[in-house]
Amino acid sequence: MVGTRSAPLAIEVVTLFDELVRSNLRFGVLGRAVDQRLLSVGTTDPRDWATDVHRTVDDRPYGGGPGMVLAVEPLATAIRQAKAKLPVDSPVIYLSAQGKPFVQADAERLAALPGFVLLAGRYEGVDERVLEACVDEELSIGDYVLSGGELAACVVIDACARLLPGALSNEHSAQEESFAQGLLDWPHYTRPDEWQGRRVPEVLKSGNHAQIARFRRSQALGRTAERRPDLWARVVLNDLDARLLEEYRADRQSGDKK
Ligand code: 9D3
Repeated sequence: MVGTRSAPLAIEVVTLFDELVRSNLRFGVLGRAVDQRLLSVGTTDPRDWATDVHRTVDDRPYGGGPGMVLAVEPLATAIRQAKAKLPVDSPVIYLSAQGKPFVQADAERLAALPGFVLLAGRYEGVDERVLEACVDEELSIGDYVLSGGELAACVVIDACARLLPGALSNEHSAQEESFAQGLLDWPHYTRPDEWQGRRVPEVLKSGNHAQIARFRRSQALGRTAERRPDLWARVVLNDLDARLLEEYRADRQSGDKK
């Protein structure tokens, strides 16, 4: 085993839609991580800290324009309450399209913390003074427009949870996952051997494990080069990799697919 931790990773999500976050925790790796007490996720709803009868959390933007803004109160109180449920010094992370891109290195960094708060925004955004006073870090999950931060919170929680020691089965260790190595995955096949005239690559049935490893590496390199120039720019090729990439390109040239 890679290591253990003495306490669950404790995450508190500040959200107006707690069920959106909670529902995700019931399934698969995440569900097991919660059951095994590797991970604990709580939610704090700013509405519960509103002081008016309508439980108002938003207001119109100064300067005009469409939509509403999450007001400083009760949001700031909700963030303080969320922090109070976590280990001391747990950082507050605001999920927004304006944040720094969330990448695997961030998942690794956050998964190693005792805990953190995820602030999921709604409406047009959050009053800037909350960000200044209460937020340590701002993260985006990619360049597309979401309706709020809850799905992004689920993405961050999922990416962190699978890194917790014991969350994955042994044969499926997070360490060997190809993203951790900066390469895309290779293609996978299972039975049947032939489907609609499409055959499983012969090498995968050869039992020659060295050849299989070379085929997979070749595929991972070739796909990364073709599909992800951003990742490819960081790949350092040794002599074998360079040859495997040439093999991939030669195979493609001879018209295998697409
Ligand atoms: C269309 C509305 N916008 C332009 C004026 C701004 C806007 C406000 C609120 C855009 C997105 C959102 C809600 N998005 C998130 O809360 C969010 C998000 C995202 O939209 N993309 C990538 N990562 C994230 S993390 C949180």
